[in-house]
Amino acid sequence: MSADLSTDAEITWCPGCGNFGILNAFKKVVKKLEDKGVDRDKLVISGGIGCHGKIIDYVGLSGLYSIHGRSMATVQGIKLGNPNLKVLAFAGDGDAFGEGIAHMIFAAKRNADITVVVHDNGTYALTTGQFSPTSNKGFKGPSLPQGNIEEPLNPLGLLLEAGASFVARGYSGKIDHLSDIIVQAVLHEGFSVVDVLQPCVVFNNTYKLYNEITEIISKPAENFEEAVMLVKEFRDRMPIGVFYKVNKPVFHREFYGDWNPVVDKVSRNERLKLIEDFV
Ligand SMILES: Cc1ncc(C[n+]2csc(CCOP(=O)(O)OP(=O)(O)O)c2C)c(N)n1
Ligand code: SF4
Repeated sequence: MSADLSTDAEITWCPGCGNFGILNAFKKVVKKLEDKGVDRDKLVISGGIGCHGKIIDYVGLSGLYSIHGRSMATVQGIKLGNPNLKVLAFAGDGDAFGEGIAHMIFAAKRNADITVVVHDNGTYALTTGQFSPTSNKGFKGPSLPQGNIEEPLNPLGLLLEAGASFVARGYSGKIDHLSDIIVQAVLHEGFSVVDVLQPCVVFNNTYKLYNEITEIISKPAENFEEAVMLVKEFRDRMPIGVFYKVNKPVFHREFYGDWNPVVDKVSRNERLKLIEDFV
């Protein structure tokens, strides 16, 4: 792994794409985590399919591509295989809130100790601009030349209701702020989601809008009800920051108890004995 986390892969994102902001923020995240004692070899990442997923190739960390909407499931499996790791799933809004929405909801419900970073550009960009669950009403693209007739989903409201224990929103144009949020998300034990407002300069160029309406909040909501109100506020201003953070029982601890599959490895003979006893 190179010290600056760069790789040999050629970056093929369009110049100006908001994905660059997320990539730069994430490289800062890894360094900040190292300063806090989390080694980079303890971080494992996975991405979905779409423009966003290429981040896996551009960061020199252990990781793999998942299929559509499945990066959240992949990292849950990795976490159960080795609970000593910190795992992050990168997903597009099509991935996370369309194709993989069930994985999001149930990961939040069981409070799986994973971090999901959603590159939310309000479109299926790689497949040339179809509308996605977070496309605004009126959004036009090649598949919807007359404009989207549906209201957008409010994904953070949905995930709060599902049981998410850490809910945040960032903006790829505010890199330092975004990296601070992702660091907090990774350090949080339990399901954490960071919905990142990410302009797509080709199919949904939202830089002007987000530069005008995003507003950093100073602290999380005092309670669940206030958090629900905060994440729904997006008419005149779009709050960004950590909205909600609460400690709750975490899936792998509830499931394994004191047992750790890495430390307390079962030998082959012990496994055979267990099967024999069972049969
Ligand atoms: C099984 C399957 N379904 C659908 C597609 C087409 N496809 C490729 S990427 C993508 C979604 C991309 O949208 P998003 O997750 O928002 O990512 P973005 O490209 O915007 O980063 C889709 C539907 C595919 N290649 N294979
Ligand atoms: S199509 Fe949009 S999301 Fe994809 S690389 Fe280009 S600007 Fe970025």
